[in-house]
Amino acid sequence: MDAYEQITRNVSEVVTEAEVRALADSPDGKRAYVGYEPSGVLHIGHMLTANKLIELQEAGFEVVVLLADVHAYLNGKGTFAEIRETATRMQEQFVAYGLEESQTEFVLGSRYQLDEEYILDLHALELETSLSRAERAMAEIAGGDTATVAQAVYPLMQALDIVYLDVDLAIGGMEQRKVHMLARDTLPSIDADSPTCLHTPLIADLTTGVGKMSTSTGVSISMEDSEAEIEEKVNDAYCPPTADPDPTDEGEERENPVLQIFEYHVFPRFGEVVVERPEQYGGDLSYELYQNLEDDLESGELHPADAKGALATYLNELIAPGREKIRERTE
Ligand code: IYR
Repeated sequence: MDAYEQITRNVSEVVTEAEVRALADSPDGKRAYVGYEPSGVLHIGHMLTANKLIELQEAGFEVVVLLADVHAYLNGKGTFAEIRETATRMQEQFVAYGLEESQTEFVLGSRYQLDEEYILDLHALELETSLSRAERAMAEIAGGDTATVAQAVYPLMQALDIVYLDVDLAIGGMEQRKVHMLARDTLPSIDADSPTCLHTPLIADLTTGVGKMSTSTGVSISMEDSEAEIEEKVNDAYCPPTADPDPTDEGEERENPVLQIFEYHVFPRFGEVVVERPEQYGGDLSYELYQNLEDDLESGELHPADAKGALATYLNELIAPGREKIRERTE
Protein backbone atom coordinates (compact mmCIF):
# COMPACT_ATOMS: atom_id res chain seq x y z
CA MET A 1 0.00 0.00 0.00
CA ASP A 2 1.48 3.39 -0.88
CA ALA A 3 1.35 6.31 1.56
CA TYR A 4 -1.64 7.94 -0.12
CA GLU A 5 -3.64 4.71 0.02
CA GLN A 6 -2.72 4.21 3.66
CA ILE A 7 -3.72 7.73 4.62
CA THR A 8 -7.03 7.61 2.77
CA ARG A 9 -8.01 4.06 3.68
CA ASN A 10 -11.54 3.93 5.13
CA VAL A 11 -12.21 7.61 4.67
CA SER A 12 -15.47 8.90 3.21
CA GLU A 13 -14.12 12.14 1.81
CA VAL A 14 -10.77 13.59 0.83
CA VAL A 15 -10.49 17.37 0.33
CA THR A 16 -8.73 17.53 -2.04
CA GLU A 17 -7.09 14.48 -3.52
CA ALA A 18 -4.24 16.53 -5.01
CA GLU A 19 -3.55 18.19 -1.64
CA VAL A 20 -3.55 14.90 0.27
CA ARG A 21 -1.27 13.34 -2.35
CA ALA A 22 1.19 16.19 -1.86
CA LEU A 23 1.20 15.58 1.92
CA ALA A 24 1.54 11.82 1.45
CA ASP A 25 4.59 12.37 -0.75
CA SER A 26 6.53 14.07 2.05
CA PRO A 27 4.89 13.43 5.44
CA ASP A 28 7.98 14.27 7.53
CA GLY A 29 7.33 17.26 9.74
CA LYS A 30 3.71 17.46 8.54
CA ARG A 31 1.09 17.90 11.23
CA ALA A 32 -2.35 16.31 11.35
CA TYR A 33 -5.00 16.97 13.97
CA VAL A 34 -8.39 16.05 15.36
CA GLY A 35 -10.28 18.12 17.91
CA TYR A 36 -12.59 16.55 20.48
CA GLU A 37 -15.05 18.11 22.87
CA PRO A 38 -13.99 16.53 26.17
CA SER A 39 -16.74 14.19 27.29
CA GLY A 40 -14.98 12.08 29.89
CA VAL A 41 -15.28 8.73 28.30
CA LEU A 42 -14.06 7.65 24.90
CA HIS A 43 -16.70 6.10 22.69
CA ILE A 44 -16.63 4.37 19.36
CA GLY A 45 -16.98 7.68 17.46
CA HIS A 46 -13.79 9.10 19.02
CA MET A 47 -12.03 5.82 18.33
CA LEU A 48 -12.72 6.05 14.61
CA THR A 49 -10.78 9.27 14.12
CA ALA A 50 -8.18 8.05 16.65
CA ASN A 51 -7.57 5.03 14.38
CA LYS A 52 -6.80 7.44 11.57
CA LEU A 53 -4.38 9.38 13.80
CA ILE A 54 -2.61 6.14 14.71
CA GLU A 55 -2.26 5.32 11.00
CA LEU A 56 -0.95 8.82 10.31
CA GLN A 57 1.63 8.42 13.07
CA GLU A 58 2.71 5.20 11.41
CA ALA A 59 3.00 7.08 8.11
CA GLY A 60 5.34 9.65 9.69
CA PHE A 61 2.99 12.53 10.51
CA GLU A 62 3.16 14.53 13.72
CA VAL A 63 -0.18 14.20 15.43
CA VAL A 64 -2.00 16.84 17.46
CA VAL A 65 -5.05 16.12 19.60
CA LEU A 66 -6.98 19.21 20.53
CA LEU A 67 -8.97 18.83 23.73
CA ALA A 68 -11.50 21.45 22.78
CA ASP A 69 -12.62 22.68 26.20
CA VAL A 70 -13.84 26.09 25.01
CA HIS A 71 -15.80 24.44 22.19
CA ALA A 72 -17.46 22.03 24.62
CA TYR A 73 -18.39 25.00 26.78
CA LEU A 74 -19.87 26.87 23.80
CA ASN A 75 -21.84 23.75 22.89
CA GLY A 76 -23.43 23.63 26.34
CA LYS A 77 -21.53 20.61 27.71
CA GLY A 78 -21.09 21.87 31.27
CA THR A 79 -19.14 24.31 33.37
CA PHE A 80 -15.58 25.16 32.46
CA ALA A 81 -14.20 23.40 35.53
CA GLU A 82 -16.09 20.18 34.73
CA ILE A 83 -14.99 20.19 31.12
CA ARG A 84 -11.31 20.69 32.00
CA GLU A 85 -11.40 17.84 34.47
CA THR A 86 -12.83 15.48 31.84
CA ALA A 87 -10.21 16.63 29.31
CA THR A 88 -7.46 15.18 31.50
CA ARG A 89 -9.25 11.86 31.75
CA MET A 90 -9.85 11.74 28.04
CA GLN A 91 -6.18 12.26 27.29
CA GLU A 92 -5.26 9.23 29.41
CA GLN A 93 -7.83 7.14 27.58
CA PHE A 94 -6.50 8.11 24.15
CA VAL A 95 -3.04 6.95 25.20
CA ALA A 96 -4.46 3.72 26.60
CA TYR A 97 -6.31 3.22 23.31
CA GLY A 98 -3.06 3.30 21.34
CA LEU A 99 -2.00 6.84 20.49
CA GLU A 100 1.75 6.94 21.00
CA GLU A 101 2.17 9.40 23.89
CA SER A 102 5.70 10.49 22.97
CA GLN A 103 4.56 11.28 19.43
CA THR A 104 1.27 13.00 20.22
CA GLU A 105 0.88 16.63 21.19
CA PHE A 106 -2.17 17.08 23.40
CA VAL A 107 -3.33 20.68 23.51
CA LEU A 108 -6.05 22.18 25.66
CA GLY A 109 -7.95 24.71 23.55
CA SER A 110 -8.10 27.35 26.28
CA ARG A 111 -4.29 27.45 26.26
CA TYR A 112 -4.40 29.75 23.21
CA GLN A 113 -8.06 30.38 22.35
CA LEU A 114 -8.42 33.20 24.88
CA ASP A 115 -5.36 35.14 23.66
CA GLU A 116 -5.96 38.61 22.29
CA GLU A 117 -4.57 37.82 18.85
CA TYR A 118 -6.79 34.77 18.48
CA ILE A 119 -9.88 36.71 19.56
CA LEU A 120 -9.16 39.49 17.07
CA ASP A 121 -8.75 36.94 14.25
CA LEU A 122 -12.02 35.36 15.40
CA HIS A 123 -13.79 38.68 15.10
CA ALA A 124 -12.35 39.10 11.60
CA LEU A 125 -13.89 35.73 10.62
CA GLU A 126 -17.19 36.75 12.24
CA LEU A 127 -17.27 39.75 9.88
CA GLU A 128 -16.83 37.41 6.91
CA THR A 129 -19.47 34.83 7.81
CA SER A 130 -23.25 34.99 7.67
CA LEU A 131 -25.19 33.65 10.65
CA SER A 132 -27.01 31.20 8.41
CA ARG A 133 -23.76 29.72 7.11
CA ALA A 134 -22.40 29.28 10.65
CA GLU A 135 -25.67 27.69 11.69
CA ARG A 136 -25.63 25.28 8.74
CA ALA A 137 -22.04 24.31 9.52
CA MET A 138 -23.15 23.33 13.02
CA ALA A 139 -26.28 21.42 12.08
CA GLU A 140 -24.70 17.99 12.73
CA ILE A 141 -22.67 19.08 15.77
CA ALA A 142 -24.87 21.38 17.83
CA GLY A 143 -26.84 19.97 20.71
CA GLY A 144 -30.31 21.38 21.47
CA ASP A 145 -33.10 22.55 19.20
CA THR A 146 -32.35 26.24 18.87
CA ALA A 147 -28.95 27.43 17.73
CA THR A 148 -27.27 29.85 20.12
CA VAL A 149 -24.86 32.67 19.36
CA ALA A 150 -22.19 30.52 21.06
CA GLN A 151 -22.83 27.79 18.49
CA ALA A 152 -22.39 30.28 15.68
CA VAL A 153 -18.98 31.31 17.05
CA TYR A 154 -17.92 27.67 17.49
CA PRO A 155 -17.22 26.76 13.83
CA LEU A 156 -15.19 29.93 13.31
CA MET A 157 -13.00 28.99 16.26
CA GLN A 158 -12.65 25.50 14.82
CA ALA A 159 -11.46 27.08 11.58
CA LEU A 160 -8.94 29.26 13.44
CA ASP A 161 -7.58 26.26 15.35
CA ILE A 162 -6.17 24.98 12.08
CA VAL A 163 -4.11 28.17 11.80
CA TYR A 164 -3.08 28.46 15.45
CA LEU A 165 -2.10 24.80 15.78
CA ASP A 166 -0.19 25.16 12.51
CA VAL A 167 -1.56 21.91 11.12
CA ASP A 168 -1.42 20.70 7.53
CA LEU A 169 -4.27 18.21 7.70
CA ALA A 170 -7.58 18.41 9.56
CA ILE A 171 -9.34 15.12 10.34
CA GLY A 172 -12.92 14.69 11.45
CA GLY A 173 -16.02 12.60 11.05
CA MET A 174 -18.37 13.45 8.17
CA GLU A 175 -20.40 15.59 10.59
CA GLN A 176 -17.45 18.05 10.64
CA ARG A 177 -17.33 18.56 6.87
CA LYS A 178 -19.36 21.76 6.71
CA VAL A 179 -17.16 23.36 9.36
CA HIS A 180 -14.11 22.44 7.32
CA MET A 181 -15.67 23.81 4.13
CA LEU A 182 -16.38 27.05 5.97
CA ALA A 183 -12.73 27.09 7.06
CA ARG A 184 -11.56 26.55 3.48
CA ASP A 185 -13.67 29.47 2.28
CA THR A 186 -13.03 31.98 5.06
CA LEU A 187 -9.43 31.45 6.21
CA PRO A 188 -7.93 33.15 3.13
CA SER A 189 -9.65 36.35 4.33
CA ILE A 190 -7.15 36.47 7.22
CA ASP A 191 -4.28 35.48 4.91
CA ALA A 192 -4.22 31.86 6.04
CA ASP A 193 -4.18 28.82 3.75
CA SER A 194 -7.27 26.72 3.12
CA PRO A 195 -6.91 23.47 5.07
CA THR A 196 -6.65 19.98 3.59
CA CYS A 197 -9.16 17.61 5.15
CA LEU A 198 -10.02 13.93 5.58
CA HIS A 199 -13.44 12.87 6.78
CA THR A 200 -14.13 9.50 8.34
CA PRO A 201 -17.46 7.69 7.88
CA LEU A 202 -20.23 7.68 10.44
CA ILE A 203 -21.30 4.34 11.89
CA ALA A 204 -25.00 3.51 11.67
CA ASP A 205 -27.25 3.16 14.69
CA LEU A 206 -26.38 -0.16 16.31
CA THR A 207 -29.86 -1.54 16.85
CA THR A 208 -31.65 -0.36 13.71
CA GLY A 209 -28.97 0.43 11.10
CA VAL A 210 -30.93 3.65 10.43
CA GLY A 211 -29.28 7.06 10.91
CA LYS A 212 -25.95 7.50 12.67
CA MET A 213 -24.86 5.99 15.94
CA SER A 214 -25.14 8.58 18.66
CA THR A 215 -24.20 8.61 22.31
CA SER A 216 -27.11 10.89 23.10
CA THR A 217 -29.98 9.13 21.32
CA GLY A 218 -29.13 5.48 20.78
CA VAL A 219 -26.91 2.64 21.95
CA SER A 220 -23.21 3.36 21.65
CA ILE A 221 -20.10 1.50 22.69
CA SER A 222 -17.75 3.17 25.09
CA MET A 223 -14.72 2.43 27.21
CA GLU A 224 -16.95 2.35 30.26
CA ASP A 225 -18.72 -0.77 29.00
CA SER A 226 -18.04 -4.06 30.77
CA GLU A 227 -17.33 -7.20 28.78
CA ALA A 228 -20.92 -8.34 29.42
CA GLU A 229 -22.36 -5.02 28.23
CA ILE A 230 -20.37 -5.16 25.00
CA GLU A 231 -21.58 -8.69 24.39
CA GLU A 232 -25.16 -7.72 25.00
CA LYS A 233 -25.01 -4.61 22.79
CA VAL A 234 -23.36 -6.48 19.93
CA ASN A 235 -25.80 -9.38 20.29
CA ASP A 236 -28.74 -7.02 19.98
CA ALA A 237 -27.20 -5.23 16.99
CA TYR A 238 -28.83 -5.13 13.58
CA CYS A 239 -26.92 -7.52 11.31
CA PRO A 240 -28.70 -8.79 8.19
CA PRO A 241 -26.56 -11.03 5.96
CA THR A 242 -25.61 -8.14 3.67
CA ALA A 243 -23.59 -4.91 3.73
CA ASP A 244 -26.30 -3.21 1.75
CA PRO A 245 -29.66 -3.83 3.47
CA ASP A 246 -32.99 -2.78 1.99
CA PRO A 247 -34.50 0.50 3.21
CA THR A 248 -37.15 0.36 5.92
CA ASP A 249 -40.87 0.29 5.00
CA GLU A 250 -40.82 4.06 5.52
CA GLY A 251 -38.04 4.35 2.93
CA GLU A 252 -35.23 5.15 5.38
CA GLU A 253 -31.74 4.06 4.34
CA ARG A 254 -30.25 1.25 6.38
CA GLU A 255 -26.71 0.03 6.87
CA ASN A 256 -25.11 -2.89 8.64
CA PRO A 257 -23.37 -1.50 11.73
CA VAL A 258 -21.75 -4.85 12.61
CA LEU A 259 -19.95 -4.94 9.26
CA GLN A 260 -19.06 -1.25 9.56
CA ILE A 261 -17.40 -1.84 12.93
CA PHE A 262 -15.42 -4.74 11.48
CA GLU A 263 -14.33 -2.60 8.55
CA TYR A 264 -13.50 0.63 10.36
CA HIS A 265 -12.40 -0.55 13.79
CA VAL A 266 -11.37 -4.17 13.86
CA PHE A 267 -9.47 -4.70 10.61
CA PRO A 268 -7.46 -1.44 10.82
CA ARG A 269 -6.28 -2.27 14.35
CA PHE A 270 -5.88 -6.06 14.23
CA GLY A 271 -5.08 -6.73 10.58
CA GLU A 272 -6.47 -10.24 10.78
CA VAL A 273 -9.74 -11.53 12.18
CA VAL A 274 -10.43 -15.04 13.40
CA VAL A 275 -14.03 -16.11 13.93
CA GLU A 276 -14.05 -19.02 16.30
CA ARG A 277 -16.55 -21.76 15.57
CA PRO A 278 -16.99 -25.26 16.93
CA GLU A 279 -15.75 -28.02 14.57
CA GLN A 280 -19.31 -29.23 14.00
CA TYR A 281 -20.18 -25.87 12.45
CA GLY A 282 -17.17 -25.84 10.16
CA GLY A 283 -14.39 -24.77 12.54
CA ASP A 284 -12.63 -21.39 12.78
CA LEU A 285 -12.66 -18.91 9.91
CA SER A 286 -9.86 -16.46 9.43
CA TYR A 287 -9.78 -13.28 7.36
CA GLU A 288 -7.00 -10.97 6.33
CA LEU A 289 -9.29 -8.75 4.31
CA TYR A 290 -12.54 -7.16 5.40
CA GLN A 291 -14.10 -7.84 2.00
CA ASN A 292 -13.77 -11.62 2.45
CA LEU A 293 -15.65 -11.45 5.74
CA GLU A 294 -18.40 -9.40 4.11
CA ASP A 295 -18.60 -11.88 1.21
CA ASP A 296 -18.89 -14.83 3.59
CA LEU A 297 -21.69 -13.14 5.51
CA GLU A 298 -23.53 -12.49 2.26
CA SER A 299 -23.09 -16.04 0.99
CA GLY A 300 -24.22 -17.58 4.26
CA GLU A 301 -20.83 -19.18 4.98
CA LEU A 302 -20.55 -16.92 8.04
CA HIS A 303 -23.60 -16.75 10.30
CA PRO A 304 -24.45 -13.32 11.79
CA ALA A 305 -24.37 -14.81 15.30
CA ASP A 306 -20.78 -16.02 14.79
CA ALA A 307 -19.78 -12.65 13.31
CA LYS A 308 -21.24 -10.91 16.34
CA GLY A 309 -19.43 -13.23 18.74
CA ALA A 310 -16.11 -12.38 17.10
CA LEU A 311 -16.92 -8.68 17.00
CA ALA A 312 -17.62 -8.60 20.74
CA THR A 313 -14.29 -10.33 21.44
CA TYR A 314 -12.26 -7.87 19.34
CA LEU A 315 -14.10 -4.79 20.59
CA ASN A 316 -13.50 -5.93 24.10
CA GLU A 317 -9.80 -6.26 23.43
CA LEU A 318 -9.72 -2.77 21.90
CA ILE A 319 -11.28 -1.04 24.84
CA ALA A 320 -9.75 -3.14 27.64
CA PRO A 321 -6.71 -0.86 28.25
CA GLY A 322 -8.89 2.25 28.42
CA ARG A 323 -11.39 0.51 30.66
CA GLU A 324 -8.53 -0.39 32.98
CA LYS A 325 -7.53 3.30 33.15
CA ILE A 326 -11.07 4.26 34.10
CA ARG A 327 -11.07 1.61 36.82
CA GLU A 328 -7.75 2.85 38.25
CA ARG A 329 -9.19 6.38 38.45
CA THR A 330 -12.32 5.40 40.27
CA GLU A 331 -10.73 3.02 42.79
N1 IYR B 1 -16.36 19.92 16.41
C1 IYR B 1 -15.68 18.83 17.12
C2 IYR B 1 -14.74 19.33 18.15
C3 IYR B 1 -13.67 20.20 17.58
C4 IYR B 1 -12.94 19.76 16.51
C5 IYR B 1 -11.93 20.51 16.00
I1 IYR B 1 -11.00 19.68 14.39
C6 IYR B 1 -11.62 21.76 16.56
O1 IYR B 1 -10.60 22.55 16.06
C7 IYR B 1 -12.36 22.20 17.61
C8 IYR B 1 -13.38 21.42 18.10
C9 IYR B 1 -16.78 17.94 17.74
O2 IYR B 1 -17.88 17.93 17.22
O3 IYR B 1 -16.48 17.20 18.68
